[in-house]
Amino acid sequence: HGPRAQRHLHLEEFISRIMEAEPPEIYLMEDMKKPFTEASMMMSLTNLADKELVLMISWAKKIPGFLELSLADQIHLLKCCWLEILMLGLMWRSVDHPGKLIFSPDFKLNREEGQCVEGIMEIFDMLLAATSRFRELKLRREEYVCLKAMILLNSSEYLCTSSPQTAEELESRNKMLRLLDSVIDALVWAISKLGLTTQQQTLRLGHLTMLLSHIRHMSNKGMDHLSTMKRKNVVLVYDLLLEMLDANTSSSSSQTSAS
Ligand code: AOE
Repeated sequence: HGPRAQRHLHLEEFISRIMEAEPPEIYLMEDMKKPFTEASMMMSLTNLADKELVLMISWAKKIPGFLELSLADQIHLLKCCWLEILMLGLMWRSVDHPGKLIFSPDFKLNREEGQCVEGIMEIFDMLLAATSRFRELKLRREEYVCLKAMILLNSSEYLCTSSPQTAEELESRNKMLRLLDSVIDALVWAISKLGLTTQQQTLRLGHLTMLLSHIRHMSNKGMDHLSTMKRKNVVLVYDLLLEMLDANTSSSSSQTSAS
């Protein structure tokens, strides 16, 4: 039982904890008034996202080590990656349904249905294409949960900062880096169990992590789209969510106090 075996055990436990943290399926339970209008489709999407965001907060809290970060960092991380995380989840649900986006088991859309919302088809096409890529790679559940945790912990603002920091900020940043190390280790370990050659494992790690930059790109496009929708007053956004969306698009940093 050397350090190798211990590390192994630690990783197995780490992966099973993030697997268990997975949020449950959400049903919208609305009678879909097909055909959709721009307003009704955006309303259903917002409604869904609203429920998912509540579950996302509980999910993040179950990532080992997340609650050890400062509250300000926990909030910051969720604020900057929520749409990337929603998108990765959507792609995961849709991976076995070519040409369809499975927003929820009772809310599935194909690209043509995006026609009723201005600008949404472009986003749908990117999501469908990225989903095909995951299908091609035969993404495994263990890998999917690691990628999602990596998105949460990969805030560039925090990792690539050069400005002078307080001791607390440095401490939290170090915790975040160690956590990211664990998730990367876990992903490497998940890949190593697939029975590939060492070179194939390295390539797979490269391909999977490169998809993260595409997810960031889609999220940026999605945020742009959401803010044009907001300007047109199409999205029904709840006060709290609106405030949060503002914080994300106008990069105005507000201090949130613990309660
Ligand atoms: C993707 C996946 C998914 O599961 C749901 C949705 C619903 C809406 C979709 C989006 C998606 C994909 C991209 C789309 C978008 C509509 C238009 C865009 C298609 O092109 C997203 C609806 C989002 C509405 C809520 C907006 C406010 C959220 C603010 C959240 C926030 O800032 N914070 C801090 C909360 C963090 C909690 C974890």
